[in-house]
Amino acid sequence: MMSIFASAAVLLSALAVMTDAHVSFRFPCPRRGPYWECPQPGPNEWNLVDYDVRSPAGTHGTIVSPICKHPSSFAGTRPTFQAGQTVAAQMDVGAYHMGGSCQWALSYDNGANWVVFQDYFQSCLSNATQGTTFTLPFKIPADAPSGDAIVNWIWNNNEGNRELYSSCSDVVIQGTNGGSLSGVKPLFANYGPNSPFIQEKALANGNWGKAFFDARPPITITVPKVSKRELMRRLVNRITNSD
Ligand SMILES: [Cu+2]
Repeated sequence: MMSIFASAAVLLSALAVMTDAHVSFRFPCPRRGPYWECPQPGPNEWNLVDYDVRSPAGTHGTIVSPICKHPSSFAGTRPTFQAGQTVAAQMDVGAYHMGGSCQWALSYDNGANWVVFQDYFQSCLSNATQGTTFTLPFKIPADAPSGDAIVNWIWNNNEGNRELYSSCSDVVIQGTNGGSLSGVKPLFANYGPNSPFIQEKALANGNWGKAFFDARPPITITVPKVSKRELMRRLVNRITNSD
């Protein structure tokens, strides 16, 4: 059935191309983004669609929105990734700001705690083309525990306004049932006046903020083991909630 939602979604995706802005995930889907292939808003949620999903979460002057920008996704099926899998993530690139430094972090507690699982310093997105999607892969750690999780793509740009980007995608990880994941906490630089300041690379004699990244404190998160009964309940939920 070609629903009113499907036709509206086509319109939304056209609008997304017209709004000017920066970078976000397109695959996996960013929370509340306007993309036709992503979870769509419910009947009373159209005011929650983020047509500006690619804009930064903040600048060095101002915190514009919380990390992840939105507290949840619209209801829908989360993509499932295996521990150890390389995901060919697609970024929606409006302005690439001569690249910058990317961090990818995982949270299993809706963003209370983050573990960085991948870095790409200095040249992240530097060969992207504006106005296109750009493949920027990330690899789920081989020892990632199973569970509902958020992948957070965090980016400090090299050129232009001093910005912090945070694009979050709700996913399911299939790995070990119960376990821990160790790494460092993410750096949220250029995110409000109290955050570390990374200067434009060209103006800072190549100083891209290495000392701040090197100083990220270690963190270990633990995800509890889930009983067979609970695993079965989640499976049934997933099947009955999908169309
Ligand atoms: Cu920008």
